[in-house]
Amino acid sequence: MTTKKEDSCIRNDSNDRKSVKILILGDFGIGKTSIIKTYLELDYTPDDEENIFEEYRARIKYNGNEIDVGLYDSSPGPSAPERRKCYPSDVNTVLICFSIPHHESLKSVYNLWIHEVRAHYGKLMPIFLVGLRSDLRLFKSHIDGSHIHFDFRMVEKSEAEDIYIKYHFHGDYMECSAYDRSSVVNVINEAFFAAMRD
Ligand SMILES: Nc1nc2c(ncn2[C@@H]2O[C@H](COP(=O)(O)OP(=O)(O)OP(=O)(O)O)[C@@H](O)[C@H]2O)c(=O)[nH]1
Ligand SMILES: [Mg+2]
Repeated sequence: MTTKKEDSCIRNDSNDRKSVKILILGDFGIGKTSIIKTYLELDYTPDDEENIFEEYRARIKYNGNEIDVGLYDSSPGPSAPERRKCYPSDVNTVLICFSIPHHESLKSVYNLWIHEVRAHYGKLMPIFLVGLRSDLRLFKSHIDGSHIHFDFRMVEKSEAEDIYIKYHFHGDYMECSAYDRSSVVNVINEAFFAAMRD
């Protein structure tokens, strides 16, 4: 797999499905960049750039062809109007993410992100709901066993699935962890397959 980071708001007019673009959105600091870097096997370093959208490149073999895959990382940006001006136009699939230990980030999914994405890309765009930091579910049960207490409650799978059903997300509700790498490849692959089918 080759990787390359591109500037924000790059356009790609290819419509022949030799390339696809996947956009990853959600609140600040929930782990969006981490899943991209885990997928691309890049070392994690905190974001040092101001761009709202940045593109990373990968290649995936599909039915004997090499497909270029653009992974658009995002940051909520300084304001919603600024962000809305800059949405990439060539997106095939969107992953709306939240952090499993942060209920507020799930609220943003249904109060903000799903509406903004549908307003921008229309109702035919495949949009997945993805819970990030799933490793903390295990961490929680571990620390319960050793009497260390958390003062927060995880978003339960059933709560996320209710949102997924209510807002008509695409495919299945998915969870992954950049920390223990579980399901990251599966999440990106599901987005890729949806992009190839749309
Ligand atoms: N436990 C755990 N921590 C994670 C995981 N993914 C990211 N983090 C931590 O969450 C913090 C933020 O991760 P980022 O990937 O930079 O989050 P982001 O959504 O890209 O942040 P912004 O670009 O600022 O919006 C970092 O300190 C990571 O170490 C994960 O899967 N599990
Ligand atoms: Mg980031």
